[in-house]
Amino acid sequence: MSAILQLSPYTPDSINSDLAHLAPTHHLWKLKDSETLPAQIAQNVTIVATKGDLGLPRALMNQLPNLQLISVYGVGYDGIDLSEAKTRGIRITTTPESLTNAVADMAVALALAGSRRLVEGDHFVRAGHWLDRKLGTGFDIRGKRVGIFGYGRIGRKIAQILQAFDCTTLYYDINQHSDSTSQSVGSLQELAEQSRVFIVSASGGPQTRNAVNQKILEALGPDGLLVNVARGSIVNQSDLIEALENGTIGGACLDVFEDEPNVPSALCKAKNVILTPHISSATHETRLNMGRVLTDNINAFLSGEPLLTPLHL
Ligand code: 8YV
Repeated sequence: MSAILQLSPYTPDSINSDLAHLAPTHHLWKLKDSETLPAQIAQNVTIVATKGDLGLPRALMNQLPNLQLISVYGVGYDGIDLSEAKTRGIRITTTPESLTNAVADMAVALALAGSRRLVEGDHFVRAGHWLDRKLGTGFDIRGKRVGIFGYGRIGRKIAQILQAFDCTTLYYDINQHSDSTSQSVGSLQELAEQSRVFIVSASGGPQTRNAVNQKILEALGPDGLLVNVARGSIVNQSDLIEALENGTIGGACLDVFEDEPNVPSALCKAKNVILTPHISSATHETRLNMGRVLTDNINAFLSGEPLLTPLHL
């Protein structure tokens, strides 16, 4: 008998009940000792339902001898051991199209919020400073050069939205894309040198770990604004803190962090940053869609039909 192991609850709640209707579903967070699964559950689980930013810890994967499908609510799969999945013939699905718009919108919203000092302005008014001080000016993103690191679905959508702001968009990606919206550059260093706003929308994992380091931040320069809606692992967080403290870059808008939900106090104290709790895909509509794709994939698997959005390993 096939059972689902759900690693954490989904929002909206209807996704949790839809999932439970498909097959017996065990909630990992409710099991007393979640380090070691009860033997009966470990044997029955053929499906893991997880999230992009959660993945599937290897120690847990090792406890599931009959695992056949890992269904991810999200696009990231950097928290899954792909070579182990491949060796064991475990299939993986993600929810790719459903969150593209929401994440791209958030990247542009953060770029605007940072360049126009929205959050700082809000704090300024609330603190009563308007009565006796002036808030400095921000800058227009209109007409500026915006660098996009990672030119998959989300990166391309960001570039499209930025056309409405008359921005020149440049991108760097390990894969070439035939696209007339943006110009490809040969290196991350070049992308940073040429950009006023630098948006990270690349996949996480070993290939991009710490790719945005001190050298890249120096190339972005003191007027540069960094936006990260992808993975905290892509930006070297201690280099970033130093760059913000020294004025090596102008500011940063971060939705993702190295060790979520822990955010270093140096970032919390910094004035030139905007911090959000990994909410780029967190709109009601998008999360409902992600839930639908997650459950539709599991349903297809249980019915022996082709998976809707499989990852090709
Ligand atoms: C989600 C993500 O916040 O898609 C991803 O990989 O990290 C985010 O969209 C996450 O999957 C939901 O927890």
